[in-house]
Amino acid sequence: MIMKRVILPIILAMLALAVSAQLPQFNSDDYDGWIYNNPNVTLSPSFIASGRVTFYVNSEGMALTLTSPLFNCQGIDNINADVLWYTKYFKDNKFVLDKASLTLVIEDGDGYPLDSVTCVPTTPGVSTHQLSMSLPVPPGMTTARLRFVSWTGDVVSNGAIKNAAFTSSGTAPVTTPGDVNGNGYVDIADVTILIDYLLDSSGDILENEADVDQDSTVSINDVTTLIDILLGS
Ligand SMILES: [Ca+2]
Ligand SMILES: [Ca+2]
Repeated sequence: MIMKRVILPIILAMLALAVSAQLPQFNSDDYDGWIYNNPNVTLSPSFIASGRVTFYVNSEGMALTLTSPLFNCQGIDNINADVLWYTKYFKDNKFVLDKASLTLVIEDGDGYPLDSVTCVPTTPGVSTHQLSMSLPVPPGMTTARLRFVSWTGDVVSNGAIKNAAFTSSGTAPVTTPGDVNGNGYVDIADVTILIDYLLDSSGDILENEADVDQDSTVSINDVTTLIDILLGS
C-alpha cells in the first residue's frame, strides 16, 4: 500500500504530462457564446464577417466590445491572436493610425481585466490589417475570457473583426487524475469525496482530477475508474 502511494502518483503525473492544453479555436465562422455589448444589435457571424461589429467608446463613455466565452486556460502561458481587422473609414490618410488600434484584454470569470495588449495598424491608407497579439496568462489562472476593444477608436475609425484565430503556448497542466482532494496522492479518501460530491454536490473537488476517465464529465464512471486504479487493475 505504501509503495502504491509512492509509485502511483508518479505514474499518473507522467501520464498527465503527455496531455496538451487546448485553447478553444475561435474564428468568424463560430461566434457561439460571444457577447457583443452594442445595444439593439444581435450578434451573429454574418455581422462580424460583414464588418458591422464596431468598436469604440461612444459619447456616453460606453466601450463597445466583443467578449469570448469563458474557457479553460490551465497550463497555458501565452495566448496568441491573429486578427484580420477591418477599419471602416481608414482608406483616407487623414485618419490617425492610433485611432484604429485594437486591444485584446484577458479577464477573469467576473470580467475583471488582468492584462491587455494593444496593436496599432502600421499601414496608412488601407482598411484591412492583419494584427498579431500575444497575451500572458497570469500564473494560477484556471479560466479566462478574451475581450476585444478599441479604446482610442471613435466613430470615424471604428472597425470590425473579420476573423480571429487563436493559439496557445505553454506547459501541459500537471494534474494527477484521481487526486480529487488535491493533497498530492490518490487514496480511498478521494473515492469518498468523489462519491459525496456525486450524491449531493457537497465538498470541494478538483474537477480535472475528478474526471478520472477523462471524458470531460464527472460521473459515477469516474468512481469506478478510480477504484480500479487503487486496486491496481
Ligand atoms: Ca488525494
Ligand atoms: Ca469522467
